[in-house]
Amino acid sequence: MHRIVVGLVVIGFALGVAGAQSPAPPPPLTEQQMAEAFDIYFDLCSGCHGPTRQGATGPELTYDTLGPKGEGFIRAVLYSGLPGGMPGWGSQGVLDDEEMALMAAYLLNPVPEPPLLSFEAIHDSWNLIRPVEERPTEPQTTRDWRNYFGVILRDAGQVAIVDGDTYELVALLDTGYAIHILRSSRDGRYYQAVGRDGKASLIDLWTEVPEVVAEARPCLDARSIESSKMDGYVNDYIIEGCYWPPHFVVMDGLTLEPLKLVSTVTYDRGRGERVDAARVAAIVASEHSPEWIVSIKEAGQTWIVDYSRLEAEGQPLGVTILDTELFLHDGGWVTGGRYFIVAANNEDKLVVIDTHDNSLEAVIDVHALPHPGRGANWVDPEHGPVWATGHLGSDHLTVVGVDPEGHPDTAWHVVRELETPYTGNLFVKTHEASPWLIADATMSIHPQGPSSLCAWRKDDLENSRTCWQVEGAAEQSARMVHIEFNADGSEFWVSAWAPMDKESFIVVYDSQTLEELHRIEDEWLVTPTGKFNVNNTANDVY
Ligand code: DHE
Repeated sequence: MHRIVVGLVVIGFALGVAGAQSPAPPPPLTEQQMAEAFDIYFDLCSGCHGPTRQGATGPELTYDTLGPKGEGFIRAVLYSGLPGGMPGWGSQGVLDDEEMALMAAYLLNPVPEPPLLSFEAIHDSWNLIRPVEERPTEPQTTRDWRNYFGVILRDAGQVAIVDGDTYELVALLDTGYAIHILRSSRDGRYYQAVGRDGKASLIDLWTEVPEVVAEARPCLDARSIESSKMDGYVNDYIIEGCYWPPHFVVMDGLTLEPLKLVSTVTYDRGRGERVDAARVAAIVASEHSPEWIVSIKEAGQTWIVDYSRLEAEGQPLGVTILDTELFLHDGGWVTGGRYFIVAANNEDKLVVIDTHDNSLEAVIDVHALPHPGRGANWVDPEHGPVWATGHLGSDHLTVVGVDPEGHPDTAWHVVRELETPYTGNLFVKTHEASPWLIADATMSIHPQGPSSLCAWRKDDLENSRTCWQVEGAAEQSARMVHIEFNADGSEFWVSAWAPMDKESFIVVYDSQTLEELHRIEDEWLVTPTGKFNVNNTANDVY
């Protein structure tokens, strides 16, 4: 009954029924309640709605926007979620009734000022666990470390290193809170991990059992990390981009010693309003120049950061600023490493950056809320080299032409739209050794969406869609999320991401037949999300 009433309130709002009364004043909260709600907000909401609740992927959450709708409406949305990505925190059992009431009241109160972080405090957070001279000079393991998978165990704040040949757990390492992603150094030896709490961890894979060799906390809230990848600079530097405070920090690539802090407070595309909460989203490293391509989300800018002069006394980082599109989020390289495509997700656009001449190459209109992860590259039989993204807000995958020299007519145009059975896709992936393009539907609000996967044959995209329910996933309330191939592309792994009190697992599929080959199931496998194969992450295979 409760569910039905809540559902009706949500539908009522969607139809514009709610919100006719004049807004009630913000409900009073004690200091302790504000602090508790601040932590929940930071944990569950700020990623989409912004640290100052100004809105980004999700809408603005302030008294101005929510006051007219009232507490009942907010609680209903918190319970049921909304199509297009807002999770149902209540229906998923993440928030209980008391917490939803607290959050509804909190969101009607004035936005508290989030704390800042000085360079000194960042430097104080630095912890060098194993100095470089005490590290091995060659791999100490007989395992094929290039086929390791680093598996994010989100709510355990850990990374599991799993042997991709034997499926054995090689190491379980403590990292940042609500750990988000891993990236690999270009030589594959190190993983860089970033937690939502901003903690960076450097993981050495050459010791017999992989270990965390350095840590630092350059941000209070973060999603992205990357290393220097150009020849001559490999492992020299690591950059971490912050969601909060609005800055990025460059660290030493082998020790994580913080070296340079750069504020990202800027103006909306250089001419609009000043953006105080300009967050750093996707960062990629060029292999042909000493540069990182840094997405400044709320400013609608792409910063190309040249790290080659960092060692010179008094020399700043060189930053080229491109005005691009608002709400840059995630993206990946087009094979070849010249073009970087990033989703301007709340603008329903893809932005293409040419990293040879550091310019905005194209902006492509697509369906609602593109969410590529790093996207997927392959050669289409008709259109040549293409790259694909899924969408959080639309039941499509979009395929765009990416070959301006060989296929100028279709370059940076949508060449195919593939229908998916559900909205709420998060990741797509392929590998040149597999005939298939794979997609999840993690954020679908359809009862069967999150436990399903779909695949399309790349040589017959229009006629070959095959979708299946993953056995046992729905029973564990698990959402299938994030596809990753092994080093030779013969298998792909997908996480069944269940709540803490249920059983998560990873399914290993044959990349030719889509047949299930193996399940990784064990006590240590707590809330697995992203998986990063060393070879594929180091070499940008996707
Ligand atoms: Fe992510 C990538 C931000 C929620 C799993 N995520 C990214 C990137 C950004 C981002 C900016 C690109 C980093 C890069 O390339 O440098 N993610 C955000 C959010 O703001 C958001 C929407 C909400 C939040 O509060 O964090 C969010 N992300 C999630 C999840 O809920 C996921 C599914 C599980 C989790 O971590 O809680 C999740 N995000 C991932 C993964 C990648 C990622 C696995 C890397 C994909 C890849 O293949 O590279």
